[in-house]
Amino acid sequence: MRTFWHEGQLAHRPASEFFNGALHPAADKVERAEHILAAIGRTEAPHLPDEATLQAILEDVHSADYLALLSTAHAEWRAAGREGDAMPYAFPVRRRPLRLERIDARLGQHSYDTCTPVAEGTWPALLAGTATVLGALEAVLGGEHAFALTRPPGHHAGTDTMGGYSYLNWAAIAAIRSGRRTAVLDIDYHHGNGTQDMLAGREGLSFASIHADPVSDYPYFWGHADENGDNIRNWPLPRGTLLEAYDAALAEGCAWIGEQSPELLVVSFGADTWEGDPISHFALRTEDYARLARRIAGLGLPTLVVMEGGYAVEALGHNVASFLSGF
Ligand code: SP5
Ligand code: ZN
Repeated sequence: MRTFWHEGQLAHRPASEFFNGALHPAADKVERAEHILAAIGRTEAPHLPDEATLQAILEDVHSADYLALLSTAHAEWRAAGREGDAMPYAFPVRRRPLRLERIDARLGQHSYDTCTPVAEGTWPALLAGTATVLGALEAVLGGEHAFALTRPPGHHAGTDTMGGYSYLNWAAIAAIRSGRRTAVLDIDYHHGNGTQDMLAGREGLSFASIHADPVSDYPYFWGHADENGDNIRNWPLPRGTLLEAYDAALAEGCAWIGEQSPELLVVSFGADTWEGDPISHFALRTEDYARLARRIAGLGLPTLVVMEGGYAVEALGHNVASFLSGF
């Protein structure tokens, strides 16, 4: 397993998120990456192309106006006389193209929650994260397994929306750019709504997700048991799920992925399914991740693992190392 990481990703340092009627310290702390790095040891630094090159690659996957907003939102926020991170507060329920001026309005057009602030270093970190994914994808296209230590996470980001701590969708970028028949298996605690929306109906690409039932858990409006299209399958599971039931869903997910005859697998891996996660409610143990990974490796596909959630910072490195040991 080759592992990729660019230290520029540390520049993303959001201060807080807003939920339950109050501001809380941001769950996507920089320490998450530091603990993973300490546990997995040596990583490869990808080449960091210039901004224009990366932007052109990203425009094949995300919309140009969304990327433009991500790159300027924090400066615009400052120019409007604000302090801290840029954060929306009003959202269009009816979406239609409107040319809006005010930064709050434009943030709202491209967001769907109040947990995903654009901080000063967010855009440079996203460019570094893109390089990390592209480096790992190259290794996987060469037939190897690779881990892209992506942070911030990506699977809640849509073509032109940020949410759930996600801005750019790493799994979708890899799947679309691969040019191969590719399956995405999403095993973060939360449904991978952005990836699902971006891959739905796309020839040669498929998406399977195992996650907390959205009747009780974020992102609420996606990932329900009836959301199954030609290339989409969802396995919502109740709070409290233990290894046995989780592994049974994974066996079904892997069987379905096999039927899609992919040449390449992308795994959106979140360790927020761990028993001690502070914002989640499954009960997997550290050693369970190696077992789940062995089942996934049994598909026999070159596999790109991208990092999604996992917020129990002290345990996160061990959980990631356990998972990667199964490949
Ligand atoms: C990538 C990823 O895992 N994103 C998850 C975003 C979840 N945001 C939900 C915020 C609300 C959390 N409620 C926590 C209650 C703690 N007692
Ligand atoms: Zn998650």
